Amino acid sequence: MRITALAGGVGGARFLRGLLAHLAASPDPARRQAAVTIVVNTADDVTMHGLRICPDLDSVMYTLGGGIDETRGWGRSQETSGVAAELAAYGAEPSWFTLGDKDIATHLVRTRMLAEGATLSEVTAHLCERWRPGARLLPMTDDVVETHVDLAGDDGAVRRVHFQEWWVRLHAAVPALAIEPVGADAARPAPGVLEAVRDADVVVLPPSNPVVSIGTILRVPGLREALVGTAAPVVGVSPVIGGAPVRGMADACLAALGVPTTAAAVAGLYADFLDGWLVAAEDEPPVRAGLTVRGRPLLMSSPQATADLAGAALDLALDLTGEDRAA
Ligand code: FO1
Repeated sequence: MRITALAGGVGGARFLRGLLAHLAASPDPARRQAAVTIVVNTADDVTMHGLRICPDLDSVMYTLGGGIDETRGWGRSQETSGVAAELAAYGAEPSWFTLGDKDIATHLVRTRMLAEGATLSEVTAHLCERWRPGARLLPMTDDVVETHVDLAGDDGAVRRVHFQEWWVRLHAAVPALAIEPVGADAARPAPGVLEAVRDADVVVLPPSNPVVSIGTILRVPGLREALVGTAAPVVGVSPVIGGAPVRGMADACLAALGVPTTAAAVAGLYADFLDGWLVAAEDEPPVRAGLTVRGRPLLMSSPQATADLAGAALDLALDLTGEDRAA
């Protein structure tokens, strides 16, 4: 069984760890032997202190590889910040984005390989030789795409900042007038990405941020078409419970698009390819032809709860297999 997932960072990584745990524990050999490919958002990527940082690729790689800081969902476990303190002592900006000492090694290896002409896919494959995530990690593209956010300045002028500045320094507390994955229109899907969607038996959308994680992956030309065209059922897990995001600040992102923070509205963003949608029991299932909605608890409150959630998504997808694809 070939399973392909589109994912962002923290929430997506946790969900995918649950998926791999569910598959490994399954009595069904087809699930135990499943091959999982994860197409990861790279629009959060940023260059700081001369280092190329790929937050979502690293969150997925560290989480599945056992090196993640469990509390934060990003960066390395047992981390120290000696280098960051030295950088601050030099007044090296930005000081609001903390790079951990162990994490810096990842960025040094990546930056050197990129400088030597390697693609981001090659870098990711090399880093995964160490971390052995148990799934194939593919960047959504090997081209540079960076989410930038337009903010209303005090003087009424529009100021454009990198997503990380809005997310980390401003805590997404300043309303975004626009969220733009710069470079997306000229980006090409990374090698294997379109095939991973087209040839999948199941495509899963974890409860990642629908705007700056899943949404940016969908902006890479060819991706949305591949999802519409794939014979595989596409099943997603709502990142919203009731009117609030499960975690992160998806509501701030959705507001920038004028999209309500509801499970139904998020499903609407995936309307042209979504076949199944897991929502929290209390959410009104969005009534729409071609979409099968199931209510269940969505909180990834423990590894077992997360594995069960992932199993439920897979069950829904397999229940849809064989049915006519969404018209
Ligand atoms: N998030 C923060 O809130 N503060 C940080 O200082 C920070 C540093 C950081 C360094 C490396 C990395 O891979 C991620 C880091 N993040 C930090 C998280 C990052 O902003 C988010 O994980 C994603 O970009 C959003 O999914």
